Amino acid sequence: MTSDLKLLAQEVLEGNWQDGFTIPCKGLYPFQWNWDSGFIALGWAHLDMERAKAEFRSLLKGQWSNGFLPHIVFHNEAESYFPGPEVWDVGRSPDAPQARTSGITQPPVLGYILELLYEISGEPLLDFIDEIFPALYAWHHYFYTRRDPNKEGLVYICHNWEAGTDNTPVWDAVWEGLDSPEYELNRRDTQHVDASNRPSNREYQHYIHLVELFKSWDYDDVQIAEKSPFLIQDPLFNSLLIRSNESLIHLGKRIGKDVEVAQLQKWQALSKAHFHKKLFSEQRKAYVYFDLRANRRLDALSSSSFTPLLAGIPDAETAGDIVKTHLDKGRFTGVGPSYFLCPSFDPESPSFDPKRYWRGPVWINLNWLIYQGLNRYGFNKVAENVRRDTLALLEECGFYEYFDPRRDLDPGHFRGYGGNHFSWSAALYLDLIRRKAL
Ligand code: 2M8
Repeated sequence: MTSDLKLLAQEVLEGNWQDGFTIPCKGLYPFQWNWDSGFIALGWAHLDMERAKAEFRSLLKGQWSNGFLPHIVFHNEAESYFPGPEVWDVGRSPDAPQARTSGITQPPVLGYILELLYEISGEPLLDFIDEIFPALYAWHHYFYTRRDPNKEGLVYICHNWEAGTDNTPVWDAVWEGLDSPEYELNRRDTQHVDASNRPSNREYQHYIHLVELFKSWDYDDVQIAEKSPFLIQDPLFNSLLIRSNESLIHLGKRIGKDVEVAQLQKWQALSKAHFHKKLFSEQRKAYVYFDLRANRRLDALSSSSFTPLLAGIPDAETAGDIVKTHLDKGRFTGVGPSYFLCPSFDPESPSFDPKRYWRGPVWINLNWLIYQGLNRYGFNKVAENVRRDTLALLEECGFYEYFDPRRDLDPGHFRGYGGNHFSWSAALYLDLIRRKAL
């Protein structure tokens, strides 16, 4: 089974390769996406390191002059996705590049991935690291200088699409206070995927309303920080920034980037000084979100709540509490009904929906991040449970985008949802089957 699936995973990446970069999935996501590219590059690294490098290089063609790295680069033409480049209209910003891009970013996984490529390749990768380092440093510089108004080392996201966890119920409280226009939207996603597995139309109106606001401010970060109704410190986003800082510090030392390393260390210390205090919920025994605009915690649990393990944020005792409460025969494995790890939203919440996108289903990239975080703290048994569940889902269904976490489903109910032949599911499978041997 494993070798068949391995072959299929390779075929998925080959099939989505577009001569220089890899799309997440045909039809549904026909361009290059930022954090997808990180996970995909790791998959390619196990097959063909030149393709992994190409993935980085292509994405960086979309970098803005202020270091900002957009969440989509529209290298190619495609009619099957909304919103396309004409909706984003990023030429309004003086910082926008020649390439056509979106105007928001995504979780900064690339620094971390670059270090993993180095672990795979060793010294021969140093030239490539030397080439890529300045661009990734510039991106982190952008975050700490433009996205951290309180100078607390915790950067904000200004759009739900920046979280990567697009329609998590965490945002419901934000949408409640928003009076977005009732746009007629030309959605394409629901032509590819059953609408009941995607965000609602009302949610899409909020997503586009935010884009329209950013356009009206010419994507100016100062105005966004002052006025955007969505301004959130997200535990996943900040964990990846911190984990990637750590990688850039390691790699920067290897290639003699002393000044940048010293600056990264300062940012890292600032982030680490505030993360736990601001985002850990004693009551919930996990990390939650902070809404900077409304000055309140959004006290909901999602799979992002466990990613600070990857960044080494909690002390060992707190990490143990988190794991025991949620992941080791805990809330997310099921109290009553039993779930595959790791549901993307709190299964005990009334907002949990095991079929709808980021409101409950299991996602392979989040599982991979949680797996790595658990191993960092030595929770190898629970990490292995996450790995086992991930492989079981992929073996049962193939490389779908997301998966129904309920162990007991009606006979004949297929649990793979969203796009099929989905790149990061295939790429991270190729990584996970090697991890056990490490
Ligand atoms: C999903 O998001 C895009 C917008 O970025 C969409 O629904 O149109 C998310 O799952 C996101 O995390 C992912 O990067 C993207 C492409 O796979 O799809």
